[in-house]
Amino acid sequence: MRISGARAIVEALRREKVEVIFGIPGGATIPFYDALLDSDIRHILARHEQCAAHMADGYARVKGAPGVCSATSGPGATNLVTGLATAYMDSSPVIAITGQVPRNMVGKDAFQEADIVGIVTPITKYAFQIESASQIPDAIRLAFMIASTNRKGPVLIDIPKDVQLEDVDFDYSERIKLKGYIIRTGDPHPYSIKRAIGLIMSSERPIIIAGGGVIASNASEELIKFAELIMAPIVTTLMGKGAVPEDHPLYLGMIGMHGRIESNKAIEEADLIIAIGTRFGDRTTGKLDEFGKNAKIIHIDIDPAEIGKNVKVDIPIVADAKKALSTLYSKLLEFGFSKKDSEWISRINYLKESYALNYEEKGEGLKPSKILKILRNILPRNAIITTGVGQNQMWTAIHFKIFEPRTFITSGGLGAMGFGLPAAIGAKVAAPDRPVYNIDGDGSFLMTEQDLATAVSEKIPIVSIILKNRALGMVRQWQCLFCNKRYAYTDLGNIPDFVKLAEAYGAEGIRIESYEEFEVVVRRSLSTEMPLVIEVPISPDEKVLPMVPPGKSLKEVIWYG
Ligand SMILES: Cc1ncc(C[n+]2csc(CCOP(=O)(O)OP(=O)(O)O)c2C)c(N)n1
Repeated sequence: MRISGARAIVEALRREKVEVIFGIPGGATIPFYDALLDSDIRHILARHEQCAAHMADGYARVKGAPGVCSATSGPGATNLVTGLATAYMDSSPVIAITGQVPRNMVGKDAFQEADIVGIVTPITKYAFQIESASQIPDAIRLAFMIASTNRKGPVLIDIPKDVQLEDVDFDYSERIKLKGYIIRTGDPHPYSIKRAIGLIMSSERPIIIAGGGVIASNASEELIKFAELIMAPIVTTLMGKGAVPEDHPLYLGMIGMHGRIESNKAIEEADLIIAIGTRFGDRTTGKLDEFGKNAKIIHIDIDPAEIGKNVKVDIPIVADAKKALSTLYSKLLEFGFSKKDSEWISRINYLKESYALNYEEKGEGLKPSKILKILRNILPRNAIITTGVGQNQMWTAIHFKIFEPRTFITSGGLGAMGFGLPAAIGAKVAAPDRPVYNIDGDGSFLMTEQDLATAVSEKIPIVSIILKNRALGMVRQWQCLFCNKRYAYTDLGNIPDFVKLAEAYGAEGIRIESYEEFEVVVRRSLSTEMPLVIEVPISPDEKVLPMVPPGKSLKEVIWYG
């Protein structure tokens, strides 16, 4: 079949089962958009390309399949950068298709020219420019293969405008290879498994750290079976939240800077840490020299580059989390290993009870922790939560229990303010039948608030709950704790009336003043058919606690009183 390059892109996307593209057209993508008009692929017109990338990311994380975004050359493409960096840091499969100036103008400072491949190379798994239309089918197949195999991540394909206009014999061949790119089977090496089994069987106080990799490889069931067999408590990283239902008896809580005290304590006391699908980010480990220093460490990760990068490990297992866990499980059964109860679990239960979240919910004003607990009580278990970045994100991580994988969507590695609203839009498109709530800060919301227009136009009924403290709260918290209350430029001053703002976009806006009002509004919001913004006033002095100060060990925690 002989078709234009633009049609070839669309045809290839259809073959990859793409249902939706988030983007903004421009001069350099006009042929592609023209071809898109004749297809059954839905296009969602974003109002900012950063949002288009976050939408594709939110979609991908919920769906477990690549999300696609598109931008024109130059400023359109550069606006994708934050979104792609976010997807890269959190290993999310996002495909970006950018237009480029015609080939004969590349390198000539043409209008809207930017070397987007050069710009995004460090923040994508792969980025490349197509040089002729004949390359299009293979390039698209390659992009999907790279984004969604091994450790997942974003891929950018840059397509000059004249390439989109050139004709190509469309052949969507099955055989596609990239020199040097090997798709791992994900099977663990038998020798590492043997060594790990030895350690597990001799350990008295094992603990499991579940990272985002557990969710990415859909390994939750295997994780729970394994943990129950060896009677190991499970803690998660921020990205691992949702890997196990947070009401499972072996679940202890998140670890790290804003981790629960009992979880961080358990890491200190463990004699064996089994870390799965985590890169041991600094927000997770605290001071590296002190992290897990009383324990042997087994690290399971699909990406060999992660092993030993931040934390020295005793037994590396380069493998897919699902495969490694089921192999460990069946080997342990072969050896007839099982644990019924242990002193360690009694100790864990004691820690759990002693540090049961005893948060200060007294005093003036609405408390974020209580707001989040009310919300949790009302929402169904499969509701999807997205967040902004800052205190709102950490309060949600601490107080809002997650019960299912792929229902907690947050910018973990990059920590990009403005993520919540567009990610919620992408999430709702991926799961239209489930409630999607964006828990946001006023500062974060104001970074991408314009995409409420997208939600309204596309009739995507997401709910944004804005914890309005009129401040860049998390930075203000650091200034309070570590800069002697010298609040340098964290007071937001003039912020809009969020109710009116929502209404200006054609959405609904509600301000609540009490817990009772909040409850009523949230119950009603479950059946909302239009985007809704709920403004919740809180004090700028509210803190996210516990907190391990940056650079300190997990022991050196700040707590109330
Ligand atoms: C794009 C971006 N710019 C700056 C920061 C640094 N930063 C981290 S948290 C934060 C404050 C966030 O304020 P807000 O969204 O109002 O949330 P709050 O902490 O008040 O809940 C800032 C400025 C960031 N993470 N991302």
